[in-house]
Amino acid sequence: MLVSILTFLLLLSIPSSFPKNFSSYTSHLSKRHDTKVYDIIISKETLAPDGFTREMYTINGQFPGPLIEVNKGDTLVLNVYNDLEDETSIHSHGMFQRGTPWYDGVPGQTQRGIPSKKSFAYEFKVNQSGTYWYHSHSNAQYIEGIVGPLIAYDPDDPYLEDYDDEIIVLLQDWYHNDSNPLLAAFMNPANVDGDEPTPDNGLINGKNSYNCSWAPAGSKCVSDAPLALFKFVQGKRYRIRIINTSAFAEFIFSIDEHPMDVIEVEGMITKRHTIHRLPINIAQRYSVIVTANQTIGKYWMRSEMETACLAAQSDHLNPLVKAIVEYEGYDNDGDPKSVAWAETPENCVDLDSSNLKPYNEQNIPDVDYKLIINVTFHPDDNGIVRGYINNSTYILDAKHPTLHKVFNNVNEYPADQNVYIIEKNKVVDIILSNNDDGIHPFHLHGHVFWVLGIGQNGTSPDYKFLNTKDPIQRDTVTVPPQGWAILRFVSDNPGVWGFHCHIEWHVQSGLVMEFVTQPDKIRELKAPYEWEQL
Ligand SMILES: *[C@@H]1O[C@H](CO)[C@@H](O)[C@H](O)[C@H]1NC(C)=O
Ligand SMILES: *[C@@H]1O[C@H](CO)[C@@H](O)[C@H](O)[C@H]1NC(C)=O
Ligand SMILES: *[C@@H]1O[C@H](CO)[C@@H](O)[C@H](O)[C@H]1NC(C)=O
Ligand SMILES: *[C@@H]1O[C@H](CO)[C@@H](O)[C@H](O)[C@H]1NC(C)=O
Ligand SMILES: *[C@@H]1O[C@H](CO)[C@@H](O)[C@H](O)[C@H]1NC(C)=O
Ligand SMILES: *[C@@H]1O[C@H](CO)[C@@H](O)[C@H](O)[C@H]1NC(C)=O
Ligand SMILES: *[C@@H]1O[C@H](CO)[C@@H](O)[C@H](O)[C@H]1NC(C)=O
Ligand SMILES: *[C@@H]1O[C@H](CO)[C@@H](O)[C@H](O)[C@H]1NC(C)=O
Ligand SMILES: *[C@@H]1O[C@H](CO)[C@@H](O)[C@H](O)[C@H]1NC(C)=O
Ligand SMILES: *[C@@H]1O[C@H](CO)[C@@H](O)[C@H](O)[C@H]1NC(C)=O
Ligand SMILES: [Cu+2]
Repeated sequence: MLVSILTFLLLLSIPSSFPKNFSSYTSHLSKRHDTKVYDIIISKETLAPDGFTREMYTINGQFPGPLIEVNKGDTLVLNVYNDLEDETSIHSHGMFQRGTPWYDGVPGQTQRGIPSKKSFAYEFKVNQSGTYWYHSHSNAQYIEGIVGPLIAYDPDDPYLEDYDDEIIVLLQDWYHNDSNPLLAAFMNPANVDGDEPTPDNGLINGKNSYNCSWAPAGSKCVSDAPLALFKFVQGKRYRIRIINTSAFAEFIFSIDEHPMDVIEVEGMITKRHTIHRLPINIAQRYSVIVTANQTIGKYWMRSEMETACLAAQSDHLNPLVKAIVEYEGYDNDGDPKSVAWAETPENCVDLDSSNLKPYNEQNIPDVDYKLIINVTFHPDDNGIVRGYINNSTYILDAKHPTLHKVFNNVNEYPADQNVYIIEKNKVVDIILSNNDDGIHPFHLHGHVFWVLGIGQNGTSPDYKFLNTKDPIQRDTVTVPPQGWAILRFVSDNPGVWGFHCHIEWHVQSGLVMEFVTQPDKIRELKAPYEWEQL
């Protein structure tokens, strides 16, 4: 797919027609199989999401990036133009890329980066539905704004009749510094404990306020920046799609006085499960149904950053990120007076998956082989604390992506690429032991996995206690501090698939491995010319 520069010139010269926010929108559900084309122009702009003015990355001049909508069965085309000085890339998080592994968007693994002032089109079939997101997979760029929601609708979704409207809530942490100096300070021998940079703030749909007396002297900052606003119509039922695009912080999401029913976990439809507070880790997504059945008024939406899981505490961080839910017909300028739910969930863990049941019956295949992975952190020879998989830290080789090597008939890979080859279509259990005292939300590209078991510190994996009957399937799971997880997946998707901790700082410090799945089948695929040209 060639991208005409004319499209970009047109897009740059007329105001963008993308909605400026997606606090409420109308979904375009259809059974037709179309090709949906989106232009994604990545550039630097000066914005103040929380009142603190900084130069940051934007997509089509906006932040968060535009909403991408497809129907199950559609072909999605993302025409990316890189207006930055650095290379970039776009990864569609959770998309399987079956038959198009070269469009997974991971420099060093599936492609060369998109050079400055150049364009590249990702084109793939979406044969799945649910709540997803897209982000840059280059350096720590997504921390600075290259993120947006990606929703795939299913005309056969069993819950379609159970809600009247949809709302997207994008949660993230926010730094006031550029990502490169933060990264340099993190990956430095002086950082003896390997402490991750503490965020300055959190955002809901790109908004929050900030106490500017905490900002460094000379910065441009206004303290009362507006919060995100969500409009409820009394009596309506909303499907709220919650996406956590954080780099580091974990949040607990809730709406005062409104219970929520979980119905989707990362593309898997679940039986209804009523909760008051939802812990949601980096890169995870849920759909909940909320009924606007309270008195017409204003209510707080809360996204509480779990500071207990942050490495360093900060006096200059307000961990309670808020937005406002306002019923239509309410006429009062004041802040909401609503009260938070009383119970406090356990810190730094996923929503208890034993309470989540798949909507459709599962047929879990038996395991063919078990892969043991040991996660540790320790200083390297230069005293820089890095993350290790089986005592091997991943080193990015941006110029020689693994997928190129597969096409060039390479069968052995440098040790620091952490490549694991799966020759055949097999049922694989990843037995992951976390020897670190922090949480690690692990994400597998190109697949979902069944979460057969999660164990806390002090327990060890035991097949006797795994759930092989009705576990949920997802693509990102939180592994507890010094705990473990057993994840089962079917290696039926030929390609190069990253498996990594989604804490962006840990990606940079090497907590990454790659599966090369069915290399013989990969070589039977025909990679596009434009990809080879990158
Ligand atoms: C976002 O959408 C909501 C609901 O349609 C609207 O009230 C609000 O003004 C919008 N905000 C911006 C900045 O466009
Ligand atoms: C689409 O996904 C369904 C399962 O959801 C699978 O049965 C079918 O084979 C897939 N089709 C293609 C073309 O991959
Ligand atoms: C972040 O920015 C502040 C204010 O400009 C500066 O004092 C601090 O050194 C920066 N931190 C890093 C890690 O660059
Ligand atoms: C902002 O921070 C200053 C200094 O820590 C504090 O005195 C003040 O109360 C804070 N303002 C608000 C509204 O929290
Ligand atoms: C999003 O994930 C980050 C990182 O794990 C976490 O700190 C934050 O609390 C999560 N957000 C919510 C709303 O759960
Ligand atoms: C509102 O709906 C929820 C179910 O979503 C229900 O549990 C609750 O009792 C209802 N509240 C009122 C005031 O009707
Ligand atoms: C990690 O080491 C274990 C043995 O301790 C081995 O069984 C496993 O295959 C290794 N994992 C990888 C990804 O190489
Ligand atoms: C993982 O590595 C650590 C450090 O080398 C070691 O103490 C621990 O026993 C290993 N765990 C497993 C399950 O191999
Ligand atoms: C890990 O690797 C280092 C050298 O790279 C070696 O010194 C150390 O013994 C290894 N540790 C284990 C547990 O294998
Ligand atoms: C795990 O348990 C051991 C033994 O009880 C304890 O020393 C250690 O601090 C615990 N680690 C974490 C991260 O809680
Ligand atoms: Cu991690």
